[in-house]
Amino acid sequence: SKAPIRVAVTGAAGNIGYALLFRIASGQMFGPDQPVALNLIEIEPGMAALKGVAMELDDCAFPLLTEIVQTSDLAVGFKDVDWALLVGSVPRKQGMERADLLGINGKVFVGQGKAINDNAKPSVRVVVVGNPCNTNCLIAMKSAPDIPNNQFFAMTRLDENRAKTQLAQKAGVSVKEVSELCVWGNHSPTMFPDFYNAKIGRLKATDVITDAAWLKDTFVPVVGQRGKAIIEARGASSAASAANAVVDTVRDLCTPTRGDFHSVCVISNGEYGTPAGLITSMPIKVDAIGKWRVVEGIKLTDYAKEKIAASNQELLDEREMAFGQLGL
Ligand code: NAX
Repeated sequence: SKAPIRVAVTGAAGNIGYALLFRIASGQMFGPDQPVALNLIEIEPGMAALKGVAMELDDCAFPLLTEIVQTSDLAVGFKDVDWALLVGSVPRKQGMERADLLGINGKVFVGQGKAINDNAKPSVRVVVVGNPCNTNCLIAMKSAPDIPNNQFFAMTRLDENRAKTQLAQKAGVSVKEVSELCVWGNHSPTMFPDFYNAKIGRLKATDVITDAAWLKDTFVPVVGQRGKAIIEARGASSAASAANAVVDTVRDLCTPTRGDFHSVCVISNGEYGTPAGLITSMPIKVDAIGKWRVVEGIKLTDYAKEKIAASNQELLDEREMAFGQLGL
């Protein structure tokens, strides 16, 4: 039988954790014949709730779940893990400046990066969900010098999935008809969901949806502001859809790409004019031996270039604010 894949999840007792853990343990992330072990990490105030989540995992009697570790000790939590899903982070509170948030979370991700560096498998792959996820990921990457930079990711798959559904609904087709939708830049309202290169069936999305004003002035902001709209409607932030996007992200990083590519924030080597060294969202493909690369040959319109540059500028500003405070 296969050895289990060991997965650490931080913020495991939070909303996204509650929607995510059961899907990992049921086999939806790594497949129906792959055992998994879960290392659940929380801060001290979350440990009681975490115990309840672990009890519920037990009560599912998942055949693939071999072990549950519950801890607030990062050295224990990241010990020998194959994947580190960094979901927990400190939410922005009233009166808190963006720079404060970057500094507070920056410290957390320095600590987690170091603990991953010193305890995880050298082949560990890290996916950051907790916001500001691109900059948190960059900080963790810098704090884990022994782990190759191309093993660090931050999540924009939820934005891609949101964008695909918006286009499908406007065109009146099934969402599975929409492909090649790249999300570029920062996981923030400035990100650019690239409708110019998207396809609906075999056609260019812009040949199916010919209302250019809708694409620029409705589609782009609706995707960018979707998280806020969910909070307004539900009274709580996106959790099940975010967890679903984590499952999609990890599964597709493990699977050679056939057909459609997907968006994830990765280390830039300057592709498409993005500033090298940033963690920024780009379309990637995974090859037969499981290595990813940025999709080549995408043509960007001037409007797209402008939007992407603005989002990457926001990332440069975040980096400056955070690195200054952290002394990185
Ligand atoms: P919750 O507040 O429900 O849960 C967060 C959990 O993390 C809490 O249980 C808390 O105790 C724990 N935690 C806090 N600091 C920690 C630390 N240093 N180590 C370990 N655990 C820690 O938030 P939830 O709704 O689950 O969202 C989690 C994060 O995902 C937030 O930062 C949120 O902004 C971010 N999101 C990112 C998305 C993306 O697409 N990248 C979309 C969804 C979501 O908004």
